[in-house]
Order: sequence, then structure tokens, then C-alpha cells
Amino acid sequence: MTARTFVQESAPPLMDPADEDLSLMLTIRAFELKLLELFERGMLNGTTHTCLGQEYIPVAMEGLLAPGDHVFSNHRGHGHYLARYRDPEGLLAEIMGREGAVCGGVGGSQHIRRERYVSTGVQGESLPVACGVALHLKRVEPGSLACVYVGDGTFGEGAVYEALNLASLWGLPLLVVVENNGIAQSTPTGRHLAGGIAGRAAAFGVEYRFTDSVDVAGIRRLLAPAVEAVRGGVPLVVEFATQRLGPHSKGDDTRSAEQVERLRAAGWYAGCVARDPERVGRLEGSARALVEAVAVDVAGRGLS
Ligand SMILES: Cc1ncc(C[n+]2csc(CCOP(=O)(O)OP(=O)(O)O)c2C)c(N)n1
Ligand SMILES: [Mg+2]
Repeated sequence: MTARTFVQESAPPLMDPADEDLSLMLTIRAFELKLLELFERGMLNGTTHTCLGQEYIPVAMEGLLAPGDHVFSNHRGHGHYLARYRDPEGLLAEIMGREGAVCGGVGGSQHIRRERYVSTGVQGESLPVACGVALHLKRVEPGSLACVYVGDGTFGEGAVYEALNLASLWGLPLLVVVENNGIAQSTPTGRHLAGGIAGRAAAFGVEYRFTDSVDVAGIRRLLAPAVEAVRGGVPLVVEFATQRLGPHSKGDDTRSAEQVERLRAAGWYAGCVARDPERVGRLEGSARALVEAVAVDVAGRGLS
């Protein structure tokens, strides 16, 4: 089989997201901020990993996915779930172990299963499983795909390469979304990733796209043809250069405040506020009010 070419390109600079997309990004952000607050107040147990800074990625990707597609999420998965289901109530109830929990309260923050959506806190395990699902889809439901979200650190797991190998050989409808936030727990990407993600995809003859854009519509335009090709059995790795603005989980950020501030200033939220503070303020007010009402409601419920 001949190696497929890979293209590295960037989407156009930040544009104004549609109200619906911006509201969803702000709802995810409000949800994550509320979780950190609930932890501070001693109202949550265990741990959690917020996707602050990365909210636009699942919002952009969901615009390219169909209800029949499978989504495999990870430890940093609240945004993936909320973009798919817009269900802060079921997710918060799950995290708090209250009535109405989407998984009966046994999965918590990292282990959610609903219809064709599943998340796991075990890094890398999703890739081979998604490969199997993609093989099933190719045979039984052609046109559907399996989408896996992984981080840059997780892209070092051996299982990832076994999966890419099979996906390429067998022409599987596998879409791997790499959220490269420049860090894995406390290790900067430059200290754990030799070469690059593009080269690793190329080694298996797998299509590759890169974007450092935070423009949801532009990202969709950039990726739409390649995602369509995935449905026909051309696997794809998409690398997002993104920012983790919160700690790895809670209170465990090893970066300096200045470094995080530089990332924050370059992120989608700061960009949107600078462009149109009035619109962001209005939509953010609604998002925060919604999440606040959900939090009060869920906290008042009995255990699941
Ligand atoms: C198999 C496995 N090894 C280690 C861990 C512990 N762990 C959880 S998240 C994480 C870092 C993941 O980094 P990355 O893939 O870059 O995702 P990010 O947290 O940056 O979103 C590690 C090592 C784990 N959950 N599973
Ligand atoms: Mg990372």
C-alpha cells in the first residue's frame, strides 16, 4: 500500500462564533468553573480534570459528527459529553452521585457511557476499542465513524500505534482527535514526544490535519472533507494545538502563573471577549445562570 500524503495547514484567524456555538462553549466553561468551585466548597469527592481552554474543540467536532457516530472520550471529557448531549444536569448528577445521574452515579467524572458515547480514564485504551467499533461500522453501518479524543501524552501509548496500523491496513472509519495542550499532567510535550504527531501518522500512512485555530466554523470547513473521507474508510489523525488553562486535575498545576496567563490571553475566551464583550457577557450570563440552577437543583437531590 502506498503511503498517503499528509497536509499541514492552519484555519483562518479567529472569527466570531455563531451564538449557538458560543453559548455551548460558554456553558462548558461555566460547568467546569462550577466544578472547581464545588470542590473548593467540599461538595465533590474524588478528582476531576477540566477542559478549560479546550471547550471549542468538541463544539467544532460535534458539528462534523452524526448521531450514529461513536465517540470515545477520556479523563478530560466533560466538554466532549456536553457538546454531544447538552446535558449539564445528567453529568453533574453523575459527578455528584445524585438522582438523575447519567450512569447511575457509578462512573463519575471520567467513566461515562451513554448510547454511542463512552469515556475512560485509562489512557490509550480507547484506540484499539474504537478500531474494533470502526471495523463493525465499516461492515454493518457504512458511512458511520468512530471518533476518539486523546491528549498529546496519551499519543505515546503503544496501543495507539497498534490501532493506527490496523486502521490504515483495513481502511477503517477511525477519526483520532489529538488535543495537544502542550503538557501531560506535569510533563511538557517537548519532553515526552520525540518527533511529532504528523510524522507518527505518516509512518502508518494515515491522513493528518493540523490546526491551531480557535475558530469553530473555520475548523469545520478545514476538516469537513477529511472527515467525510473517514466515513469512506480513510482514517484520519487531527491535531489541535490548544491550551490547558486549568490545573491537570485540581490544584496540581506545575506551570508558573505567568505561563498560564500567556496561554489564557491567547485562548478563545479572551479573544471573543476582546472582540465583542457585550455579546459574550450576555451569553455567558445565561450560561452561568443555567449551570447555577442545575447545581442548586442537583445538590438538593438524594444519592443515586
Ligand atoms: C494508562 C494510564 N497511565 C497513566 C495514567 C495517569 N494519567 C492520567 S491523565 C495523564 C496525562 C495525560 O496527558 P495527555 O494525554 O496529554 O492529556 P491531558 O491531561 O493533557 O488532557 C496521566 C499520565 C492513566 N490514567 N492511565
Ligand atoms: Mg496534554
